[in-house]
Amino acid sequence: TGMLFPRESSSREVKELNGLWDFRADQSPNRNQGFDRAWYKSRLAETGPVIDMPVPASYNDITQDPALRDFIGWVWYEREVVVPARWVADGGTRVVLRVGSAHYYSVVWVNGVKVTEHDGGHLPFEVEIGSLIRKDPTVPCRITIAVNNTLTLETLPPGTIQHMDDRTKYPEGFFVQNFNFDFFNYAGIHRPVLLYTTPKAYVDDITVVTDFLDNTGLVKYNVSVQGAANATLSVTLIDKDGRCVATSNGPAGVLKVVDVKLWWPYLMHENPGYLYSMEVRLTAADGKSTFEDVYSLPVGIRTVSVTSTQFLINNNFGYNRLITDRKFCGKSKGLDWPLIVKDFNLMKWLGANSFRTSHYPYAEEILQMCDRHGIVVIDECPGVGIKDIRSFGKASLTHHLVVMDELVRRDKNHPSVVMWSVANEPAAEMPPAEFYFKTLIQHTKALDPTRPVTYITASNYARDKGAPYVDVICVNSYFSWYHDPGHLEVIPIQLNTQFENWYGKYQKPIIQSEYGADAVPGLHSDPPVMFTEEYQKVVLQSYHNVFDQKRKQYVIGELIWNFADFMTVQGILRVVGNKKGVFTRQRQPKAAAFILRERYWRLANETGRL
Ligand code: E9O
Repeated sequence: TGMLFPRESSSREVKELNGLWDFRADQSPNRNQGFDRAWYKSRLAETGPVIDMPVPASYNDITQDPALRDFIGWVWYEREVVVPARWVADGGTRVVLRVGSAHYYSVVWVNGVKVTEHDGGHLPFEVEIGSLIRKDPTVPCRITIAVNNTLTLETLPPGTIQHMDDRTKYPEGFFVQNFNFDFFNYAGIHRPVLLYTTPKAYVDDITVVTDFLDNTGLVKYNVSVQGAANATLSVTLIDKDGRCVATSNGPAGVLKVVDVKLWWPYLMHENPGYLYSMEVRLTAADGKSTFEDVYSLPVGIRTVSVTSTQFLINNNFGYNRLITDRKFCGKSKGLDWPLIVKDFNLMKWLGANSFRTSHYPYAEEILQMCDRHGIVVIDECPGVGIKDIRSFGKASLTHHLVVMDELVRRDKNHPSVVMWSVANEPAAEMPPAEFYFKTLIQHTKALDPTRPVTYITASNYARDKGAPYVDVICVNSYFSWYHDPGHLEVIPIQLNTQFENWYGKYQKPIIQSEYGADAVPGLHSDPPVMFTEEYQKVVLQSYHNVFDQKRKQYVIGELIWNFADFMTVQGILRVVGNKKGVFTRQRQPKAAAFILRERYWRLANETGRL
């Protein structure tokens, strides 16, 4: 089945359940009281104390309680909803409950009846609940969601729980969650929860693949239908001015667009992010009644391809030097419109036109913004911190394949998404990594033959076992930071060697997918020392000098680490989080931001291709 973004139309309604929910963390010794005592059977307020919790949001930073900030285990959310009478009046409507994402493992009940569970913290899940609502339409419908943020060797990202049993050192029941990634494990219901309706017979999924020939755009589409054996489908492509530019009938076909307006990245064309609207109209009859369903999908017409030295969009290789990177960790991971719009404005101010969704899928709402603004996206799954050899086992791989299924299913129609990343900095030198990445990358290519696939490596070029299978080499490196700290003078030679080694071995285009240095805003020193704004500036400039030589050959992108400062676990390497942002967590520029702004706009304004 499909996972179309819920949109209103003449046949569909959407009701957001965002706002305040009742909330309780299960602090009982075995963290399982909620299940033992069936908290889902009655109102949460009847089984114990509740607090207000906003949805969407991470719960960690909402209260002043460090135990909730650092909580590991089940938390319980609940709210009631009154459903419009027309939804339950006739039997012709489906009512679907959809959770944009909840971190990490979720179980959902409606009026005390378990309706679904979901494994994975970053992708949407949904379930039809119409029959449960109809049982008693006079009482509000009660939705309970239990969410568990525990990470294990089989989750993505992986982690381990470590119990500390030495009672001379630790209190009873003390344990910690270990993991190998560099961001705070924010948890909770991170994205919108909503109800939406469709008719009984409905458009379940749409897949579009776009191409062009001279002036003619081609939109190959496939529509799958549920709830009707003999549905009729009509498909219309509408341009930005509301003109119908192509039509077709049936579940599969090709729409031909004369004088096509292609989808282009920001700063690569004067009209970036051009979107058509593909309107799919379904009609079906079941003897008694007829059903009509309408769904409109934004479509950008563009191609993506890779050669041994280039990454091409619409057969053009102008874009990919204007790349930045980001992590959506403002206050927390909850979808936050003011922050999203601010960040897009900052990216445009910099002259950046690309990012990687490090290190987990971002909200669909963000990808829709990218579609409209022409921001190019490397879409990364939550495969970060795969360092333990046991995380290369069968159970982990099986789950990783399912996550790629869910990611491609959700994001396949976004023109902004130009490449899949299946992991970040795995221990790719370990023997099982070869089979693991071969399988994972082949699986992803089978799901989507139209986009290149990569993973981000920090491993040595000679020992990396997965690199033979990627289309683009993405390398992270931190010369003069994690290696040779304080020695800025090593950057030119080490970065050159890095590129020459990787290209020499693989003859594939290379993206510098991370580089940078921590800078505590306001710390200054000349000559530069680590953690000052000056040091961060010089690191970037030294890298850029090498990029400027290599981008004439095969280096196709530069992604600064990082867009903005972000929170991490507490530790001796982090001063209230990772400070490699060129913006602070409050989105104010450090000195390095001005270096990038000058560079990106200069590159954008170069009329030639190099
Ligand atoms: C992943 C990213 O999430 N790459 C890390 C970034 C960082 O700032 C992190 O925030 O730490 C860098 C990985 C560095 C690997 C080299 C470690 C060498 C230790 C001596």
